[in-house]
Amino acid sequence: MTDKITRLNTTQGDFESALAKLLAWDDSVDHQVNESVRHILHEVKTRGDAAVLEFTEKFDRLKVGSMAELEMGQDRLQAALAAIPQDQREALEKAAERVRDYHERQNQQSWQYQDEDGTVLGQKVTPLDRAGLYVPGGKAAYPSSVLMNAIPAKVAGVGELIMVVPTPDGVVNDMVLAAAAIAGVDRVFALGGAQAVGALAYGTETVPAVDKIVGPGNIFVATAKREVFGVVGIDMIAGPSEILVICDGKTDPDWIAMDLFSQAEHDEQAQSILVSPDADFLDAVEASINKLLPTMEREDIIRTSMTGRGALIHVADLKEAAEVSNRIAPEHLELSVEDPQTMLEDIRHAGAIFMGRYTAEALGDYCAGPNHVLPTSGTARFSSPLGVYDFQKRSSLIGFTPEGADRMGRVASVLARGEGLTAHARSAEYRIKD
Ligand code: HSO
Ligand code: ZN
Repeated sequence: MTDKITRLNTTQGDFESALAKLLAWDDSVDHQVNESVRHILHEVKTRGDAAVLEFTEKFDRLKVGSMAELEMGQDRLQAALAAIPQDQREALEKAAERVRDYHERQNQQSWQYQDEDGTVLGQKVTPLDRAGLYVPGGKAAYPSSVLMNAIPAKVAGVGELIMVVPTPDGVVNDMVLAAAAIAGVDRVFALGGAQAVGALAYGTETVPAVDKIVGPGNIFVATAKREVFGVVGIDMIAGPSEILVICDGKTDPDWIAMDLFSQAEHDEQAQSILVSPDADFLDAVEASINKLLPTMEREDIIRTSMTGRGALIHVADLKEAAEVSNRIAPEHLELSVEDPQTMLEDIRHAGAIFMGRYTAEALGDYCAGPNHVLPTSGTARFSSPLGVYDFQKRSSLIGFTPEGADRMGRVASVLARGEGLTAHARSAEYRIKD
């Protein structure tokens, strides 16, 4: 490796600023991108299908006579499922089963209770009527992400799940369509970019408007999602992948190097960090990195990511390792230590926590069961993995008895008059017994 991977030590005087510099990444959106996304959204909103067809021809070089031709029906999805190799089909089915089992445990229940006046209070859980799933085309088309986004929506009971996936030059990824078939996606359109987000948000003659749009995408898609937020719900806007490994120094250094690579290979901006109290172990992992890197298919991406945003951090002990990790709040955290359960007590912020030497983060990306759509860029401080609850909403329930209306009416009346809102006060007072 020509450029060396960054080494930090919590004892160095400038550790704080060095860490801040390491974590910073440029997420600013170019003015040009904003402008062009706004234009596309406006056109789709006002001209519907006609605009979507024009942008699809322009950006995906795909010319069709009508929107109906861009819909891939259930037969097309089943054909994709039949076309992929048997081992891929089985692996997708196994992964889907485990993801479904895990997410079924997240299903929220409606509840009600009565207070001392017999007044009913509660919460009613309702799935979204319609959700839209964006799936990127090209190199970032991950069938695993189709499962991770679609299955929680179906488990939540979403009425209709509509997927969009660009097919530049008409090229379709059968494994993505097969995953859609397995996950039970209802309708699929060969659409991408800001125009697909606009179609889902506003609806067109052919594409129904959805209530929430989820799924990853490039800068145009992310900007479009931010722009339509409010008209529809959106999931989080994901930053580059991250992994932080805490290791006590007793795991095979090759395993750790490869775990770091597994996220580094996603993109040049991905961040892989190793934290250990054992300085010799950091040297050993660095040697493994240098040894293994030339053997990697995605060597260039991994090298750029590891040398640009990767780091090996030396800490005093595992307590301090947990503190550093909490400050970073990584998307993925591996606890490659003897007793991960004890260490877990010190961990406060992480999207997903992988416990023990045998738990490679990669298994979580595919088939462990939990979701792989996770908070990035430190947002694990306040947000959670994508789940069933992202496709459900809650309504409050309130049902007063005459006794309750009397007792609480008096309280409401005083507060309403205090606020100068006499219609509120009188509305409550009408129901008070005299
Ligand atoms: N690690 C990614 C998800 C993924 N990995 C998809 C492989 N395929 C999320 O950070
Ligand atoms: Zn991954």
